[in-house]
Amino acid sequence: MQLNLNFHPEVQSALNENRAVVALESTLITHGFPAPDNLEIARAIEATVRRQGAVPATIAILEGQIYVGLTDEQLEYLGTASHVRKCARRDIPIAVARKENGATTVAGTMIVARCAGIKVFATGGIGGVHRGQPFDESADLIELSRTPVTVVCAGAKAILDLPLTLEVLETRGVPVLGYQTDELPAFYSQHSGLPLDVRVDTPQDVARIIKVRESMDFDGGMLVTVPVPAEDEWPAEKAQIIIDQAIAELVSEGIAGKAVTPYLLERVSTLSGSQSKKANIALLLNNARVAAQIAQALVE
Ligand code: PSU
Ligand code: MN
Repeated sequence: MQLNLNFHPEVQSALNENRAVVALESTLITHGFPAPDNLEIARAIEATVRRQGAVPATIAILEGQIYVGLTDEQLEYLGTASHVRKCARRDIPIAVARKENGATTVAGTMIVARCAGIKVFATGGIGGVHRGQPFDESADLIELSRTPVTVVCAGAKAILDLPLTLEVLETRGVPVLGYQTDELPAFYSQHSGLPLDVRVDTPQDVARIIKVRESMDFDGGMLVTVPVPAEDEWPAEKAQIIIDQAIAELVSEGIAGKAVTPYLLERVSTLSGSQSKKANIALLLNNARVAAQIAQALVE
């Protein structure tokens, strides 16, 4: 793929000098959290990456230009813009051709990160297979099977069918590593009860696996799944009741396609008050920290 990229100078020099860089997505800024929380959260994620000595590269499309790393003014512009296209693979050329603003999902961010030469990417949760709708499979899963970027996340979002999501990742050849855990984290909560067969305990463990995959020229990415910190967890039993209610509302409203995930995230957050938000922010910052450590281990 040949993308015309606009690098933030700080990201450009870090890449030139082989220093640690972490890619960050922008859909969570435009479709994941309401304003003004979204901006505050985006800035906190970037600050967390910096505290670990790595450079954050938030990826987004502004008026048709693809950016790798945003200035604070650009972040603010995106966080307050009213029409932003949610961009997975199929959407990127459309947003560019029409000079639109576009927020990259996990899939879209992986594509740009790969072109930019960024190997590690931090997010909250990836998309997956939706509950009761096994044909609604996020483009994130397909991108993970073809684009070599390591995605650090807290598992797939709890609004999804986690067992089916794991099955699809297995079929598509995507390694799922548990970071200091033996089971798949369930986004808001630490436990899904679904065992993983690869556990890693340090950033160096992950870096070694990335390097071997590179040396073998494997296509496809990898998932590093990190449990939300215990003190900020929203226990699965409680989350489940609210998620079930949000899904019932989704079905009765007839919402479909790319609007499903933003709708469910918004409903869960409204119905649960501060609980889901607290867990969501905590896991985002924690993932940013771990991703920065992995990026650092890769360049050491
Ligand atoms: N996780 C969050 N908030 C989000 C998303 C994930 O906590 O906003 C976004 C990511 O960008 C992810 C996308 O790639 O939702 C998945 O959307 P879909 O299910 O339509 O593929
Ligand atoms: Mn979907």
